Amino acid sequence: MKTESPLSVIQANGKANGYDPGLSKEELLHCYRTMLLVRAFDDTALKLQRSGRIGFSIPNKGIEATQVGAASALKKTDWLFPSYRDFGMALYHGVRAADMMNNMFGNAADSARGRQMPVHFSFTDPIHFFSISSPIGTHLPQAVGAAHAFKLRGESHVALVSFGDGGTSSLGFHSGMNFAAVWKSPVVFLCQNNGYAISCPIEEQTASDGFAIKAQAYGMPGVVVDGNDLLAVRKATMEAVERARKGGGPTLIEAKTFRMGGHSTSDDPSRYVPKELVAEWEKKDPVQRFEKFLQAKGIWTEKVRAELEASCKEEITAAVREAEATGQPPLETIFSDVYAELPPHLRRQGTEAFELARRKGDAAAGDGAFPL
Ligand SMILES: Cc1ncc(C[n+]2csc(CCOP(=O)(O)OP(=O)(O)O)c2C)c(N)n1
Repeated sequence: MKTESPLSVIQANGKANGYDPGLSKEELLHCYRTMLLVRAFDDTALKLQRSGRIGFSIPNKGIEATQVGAASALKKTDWLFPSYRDFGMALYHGVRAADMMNNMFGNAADSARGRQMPVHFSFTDPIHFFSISSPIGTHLPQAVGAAHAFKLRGESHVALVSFGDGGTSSLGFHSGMNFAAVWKSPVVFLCQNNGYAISCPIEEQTASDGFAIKAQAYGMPGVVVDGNDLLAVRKATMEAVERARKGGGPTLIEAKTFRMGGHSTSDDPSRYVPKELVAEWEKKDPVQRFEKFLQAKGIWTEKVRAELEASCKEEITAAVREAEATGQPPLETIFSDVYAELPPHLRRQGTEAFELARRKGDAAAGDGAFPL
């Protein structure tokens, strides 16, 4: 069985194919600026990593429209179970770039107090942005569990879980999709098919005709959408969110997009991504696609882009200054937020470790190299 061609909204002339996203000029410009902010964050994070000031980052270039289009379909009371490559979802909902930068530096203001890897954000305000899981696919059952809880409690929240094409080969994908479909959990599964799982191309990830088709076996709707078309992603996600909120159960959305950079700052994609493929996707840039739409509506010019880019750069520079000026978490915070009451053996070990650190001082800082 063949998957239908991807849902697309923004046409080559910038017109929206009869779809009205229902967003004001300010809201449309917020979507646009968020994509530019993700790019500014990416550029700065790469420089910080290359100069040894942070250990690691994850590039988002090419998939900004999927992130922002999907995030724009959620209310602040909904819950996000993101992948590590979803900077735009947090920024869209008003998470401060500085709070994300605090995590990149693992400083004392980091919500995980420096105990997580960089890009492993977690926020409860202004939206529930669930702590990122490093093991691929483990957050799908977590999202389904949360959604099931919303249903049992009679709450109208929806959980959106975002994962890559590689995530569909995990056990969490199967157990999460199956449970959600059987129990009609209010959850939206967003598969970001960005071509590769590190160096593994989609042809080696699945023998199916894409990923959305897998929804049929579980008994839920599956939709394929052009992931570089912000409005198409918004439309598909809004429909899925509405169905979930009304008790209609889950949907699997496959957003077809392309990762225009390395898997992480430790990766060299030129060793496995053909140049021709990159050139092909460069022509489908999601930011330019949305600019065409804004231009057709009379709210975009080169000047608008230049001004917004400058303000994004300023925001990210300020975020770095704030994060770098914040000190490292003191060793004594190692057990904070972990236990309601610290077990006696850890209290004893902690006392010994803190005393040792007081006598011997801190270990020397690393050279910034990251082992992954
Ligand atoms: C269970 C597990 N296996 C392997 C890894 C190593 N790993 C980290 S990211 C990644 C690729 C995931 O690709 P995909 O799900 O397509 O997401 P993308 O990075 O493309 O956004 C792998 C294999 C891991 N983190 N967890």
